[in-house]
Amino acid sequence: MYRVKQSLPAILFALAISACVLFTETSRVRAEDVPVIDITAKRFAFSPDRITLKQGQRVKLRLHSEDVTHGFFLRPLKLDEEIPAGQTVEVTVTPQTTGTFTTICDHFCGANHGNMNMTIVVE
Ligand SMILES: [Cu+2]
Repeated sequence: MYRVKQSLPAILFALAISACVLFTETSRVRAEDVPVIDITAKRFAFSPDRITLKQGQRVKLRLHSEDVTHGFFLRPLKLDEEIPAGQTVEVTVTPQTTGTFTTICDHFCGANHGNMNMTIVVE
């Protein structure tokens, strides 16, 4: 009996560590579960120029600029990102409204900047 009492703190400690490991593992798996969509910005287009998302489903957009700094703006989805020249930025979005939306580059990037956009469909 005395021995069990002595080892109780050690057992609790081991349980606590196990719980932490399990919790960390679960979080890591959940983070990886979010689908990733790669979008490349390059004067004066986005590629792909059309993606389809599901209402209520969380996705990660990985935005990459191949040349100069671009913008990625879509008010209904609360997207307002700047993609610095040659860099990649990530934004997570959970679309709440269905429809067909046009994302524009809102960072001046050259002569044909005004026509730089892409379509995001939420269904
Ligand atoms: Cu632009």
